[in-house]
Amino acid sequence: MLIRPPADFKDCDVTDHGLYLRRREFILGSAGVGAASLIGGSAAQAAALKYSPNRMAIDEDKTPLKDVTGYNNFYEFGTDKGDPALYAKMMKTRPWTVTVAGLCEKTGQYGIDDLIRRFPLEERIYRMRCVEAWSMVIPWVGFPLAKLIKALEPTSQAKYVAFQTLRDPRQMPGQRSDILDWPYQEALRLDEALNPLTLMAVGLYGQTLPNQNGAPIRLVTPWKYGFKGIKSIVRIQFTANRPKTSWNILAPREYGFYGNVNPDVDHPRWSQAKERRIGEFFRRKTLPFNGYGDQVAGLYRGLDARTLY
Ligand SMILES: Nc1nc2c(c(=O)[nH]1)N[C@H]1C(S)=C(S)[C@@H](COP(=O)(O)O)O[C@H]1N2
Ligand SMILES: [Mo]
Repeated sequence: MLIRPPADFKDCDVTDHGLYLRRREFILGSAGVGAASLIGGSAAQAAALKYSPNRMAIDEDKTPLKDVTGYNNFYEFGTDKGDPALYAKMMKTRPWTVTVAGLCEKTGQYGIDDLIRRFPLEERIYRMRCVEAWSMVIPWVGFPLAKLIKALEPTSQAKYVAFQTLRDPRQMPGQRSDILDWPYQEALRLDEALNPLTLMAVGLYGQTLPNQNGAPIRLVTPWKYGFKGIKSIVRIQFTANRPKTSWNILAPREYGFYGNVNPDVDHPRWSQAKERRIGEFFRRKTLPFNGYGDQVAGLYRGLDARTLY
């Protein structure tokens, strides 16, 4: 697949967590089981995937592929939106092992292709809302995380599931700088992880996932800010206590554990009321839970909105 250079979004309204980070650096001085046809290597070799037509479609235009693959956050490859498209090619995605640990019966090491083959792939067209106030609509291909979790048989003590991204500064030049506490880590409450919306994505636009979007496997939680959607996962661990998460460690007042999209709770440095849909000129209103409240609001009854963020 051809990866074009990033589009130039001259948009002063879009805030950027990178700006703050760069300032900080400066201050510090420094379709059926077995249907998937997946090949390793770079995004340039992306292969067509087979998946079922069962869609959770939304009635909004999909963001063009060139933007989905050219305007990214993947700080392991740099903090500019175009960096992942340029540098994520350096990441080798085969062989790839996912380690499953903690409070479950089926701990162990799983080869990525064996793992993916166990679950039928579906297309899910979801909104994605970054905490930086831009958004996209992305046609993911993947399988519900709930199916994987059930197969791993968590014990009754398991209350959370934690994920880690690959840590390898030779392949991920961004990890040579300490902007985040590597490896990137994220986590969900077990009931959030089991929600039918929660997806493990292995592709988009019908092709294997490009490296810059988190190949070979990444999390997608469309009612949460994009930072919860951890890319290039190598470890899944079931825990009893709430795991630490990367953005929350860095700036707990700015990035809550839940990270649920909420137009009424501003980020301390910008409003979350509106968003720029990439490719559109006028900003649109941000929806509570990114428009997925019907499916997920019940998970948070009794928690106050501030803790939700
Ligand atoms: N490992 C890792 N995962 C990550 C990030 C990252 O920097 N590293 N960025 C997050 C953020 S802030 C967003 S908005 C989404 C962006 O996903 P996309 O580039 O596929 O649109 O990935 C998330 N997952
Ligand atoms: Mo983000």
